Amino acid sequence: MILIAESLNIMSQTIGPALKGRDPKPVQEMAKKEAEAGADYIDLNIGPARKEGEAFMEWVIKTVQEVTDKPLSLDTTNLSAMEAGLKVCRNKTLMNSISLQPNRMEPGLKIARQYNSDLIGLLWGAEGMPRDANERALHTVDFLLKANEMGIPNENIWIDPIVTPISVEINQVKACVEFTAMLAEIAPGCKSTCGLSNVSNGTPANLRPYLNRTYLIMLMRNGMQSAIVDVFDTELVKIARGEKPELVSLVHRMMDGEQVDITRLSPEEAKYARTVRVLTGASLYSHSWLEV
Ligand code: THG
Repeated sequence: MILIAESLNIMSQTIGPALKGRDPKPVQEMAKKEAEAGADYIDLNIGPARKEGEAFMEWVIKTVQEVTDKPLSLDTTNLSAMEAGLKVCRNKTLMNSISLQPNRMEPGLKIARQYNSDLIGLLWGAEGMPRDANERALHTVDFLLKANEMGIPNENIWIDPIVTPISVEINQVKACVEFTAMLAEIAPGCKSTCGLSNVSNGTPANLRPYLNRTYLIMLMRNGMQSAIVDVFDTELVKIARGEKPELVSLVHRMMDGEQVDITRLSPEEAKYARTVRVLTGASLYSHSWLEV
């Protein structure tokens, strides 16, 4: 599992002000900590960056490259900031991301080819969010047709099915898992990735890790190859590295329909079992799902 560290993010309460204020020290400290925690890639999320996006992206990249050689994921919807970033990256790059929106897909793909960059194909279509697994599959086929036609091979493309918060829509949470299982057949050679922490957005902060970790196990089982994650969650990193086989087995058995007696599990395992139940839709999500 390829882990992309999510914390260098303009929206963040902690690091956002340093990014906006072009304060290099905290940004470099964060990048170093992410690398030490096990990040394979570092995501640099500068948001839409409407004002001076090019200079901003260049600054963030140069600042981070002074302290780490990890490959970078350039996270912005501003294509000229993206291009400016690709010019100054030393290592291989990941464009995060190119959606299927008309007027955005082609220019994005053109830049990806020009700079020979890997790219995330975000399954956001002309009508916005895909409604189910099948619509995700259709978007994937459309995206790959266009990319291949422009000379970009599947091997450079990481498909992102778009993870949505469980507090918003359980059917979308399920559709993502379902679609992930279909991907190898539809898109041979492609990689896959997702914004894992999206699933727990809007849920109590101390409980978010259970949703993130359990969902990661479910997605990995269906073939998810990478994820944008909180690498400071050490349990999550262990799961990604295959160091939690018993927990993984519990989640798999529940995914296969085994009726697990939660009262016979350890308190920690019971939390994961309850979380599987809400992520599969077997029980309804509420902010107190771990207690019911
Ligand atoms: N797909 C792709 N890229 C993405 C996403 C995706 N990039 C952005 C996002 N989604 C993934 N990154 C994050 C980063 C932070 C959080 C969630 C997803 C997050 N942060 C905490 C919060 O907002 O409460 C803490 C922030 C803070 O430090 O204050 O949840 O889906 N391709």
